[in-house]
Amino acid sequence: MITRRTLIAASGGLLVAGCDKLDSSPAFRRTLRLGEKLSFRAQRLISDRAALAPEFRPEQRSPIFRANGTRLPAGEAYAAHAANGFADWRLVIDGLVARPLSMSMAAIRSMPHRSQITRHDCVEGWSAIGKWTGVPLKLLLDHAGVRPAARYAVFLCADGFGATPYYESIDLIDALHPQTILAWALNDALLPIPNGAPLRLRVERMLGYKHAKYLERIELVDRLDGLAGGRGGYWEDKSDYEWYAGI
Ligand SMILES: Nc1nc2c(c(=O)[nH]1)N[C@H]1C(S)=C(S)[C@@H](COP(=O)(O)O)O[C@H]1N2
Ligand SMILES: [Mo]
Repeated sequence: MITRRTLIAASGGLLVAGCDKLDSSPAFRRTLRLGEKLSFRAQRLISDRAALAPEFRPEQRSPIFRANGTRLPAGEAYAAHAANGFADWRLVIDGLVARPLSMSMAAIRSMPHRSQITRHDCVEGWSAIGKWTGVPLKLLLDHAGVRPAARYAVFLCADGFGATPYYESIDLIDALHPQTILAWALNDALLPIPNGAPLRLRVERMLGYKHAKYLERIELVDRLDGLAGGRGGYWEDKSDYEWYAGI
């Protein structure tokens, strides 16, 4: 991590401008240029958080978009939802919001949506390109009114392994990113069950495990250490996967 202290050290601790003698010394000018480069890199480290993930052409899509992790949530409740086309499925948004929401899939699908053809990268060593369509998370969060104390969005899923529910979390920079959507379609068809029906997160600057499927609830919180294992996600708790999984 490049801090302000590193930058000052790189420019020799000399942040005073306008000294002719120093200014004309080649060594000093080199040091200054180094400082410039470093501050550019430091800036990139911050502004990169807003950069867009690459998007692809339709013909670049993978012939099959494979499924990973849960392919069918266990239990009668999910089976009943699937049997009636998720007509009674609700997405709840609560926690540190001004107006908690509970929305049907019909309401979510009638909101403005975005489509993006992106590459999914799983840490298990496979990638796939697919077209995702869904509502920008920012629109929903604006509806709910994020309270100033909120720092993270937590995604709670209908599946789990044994007794441990799958969950994930991202900070508000990623939550409000223009390519962060709640997808209800894959490759122009309603989201298949193996890929997270009826609703899953797409957070395109992040590795696969952050893309929570089978979304039931999004909770806005100010800290993550009180939830489940305290590391902000199912795999983070279980296998030490990094919480910030930016790519
Ligand atoms: N609820 C839930 N979300 C999940 C998982 C899961 O098992 N349960 N697996 C994760 C992993 S590791 C990956 S790579 C992607 C896989 O998405 P896909 O099934 O559409 O390929 O979903 C992620 N989101
Ligand atoms: Mo994954």
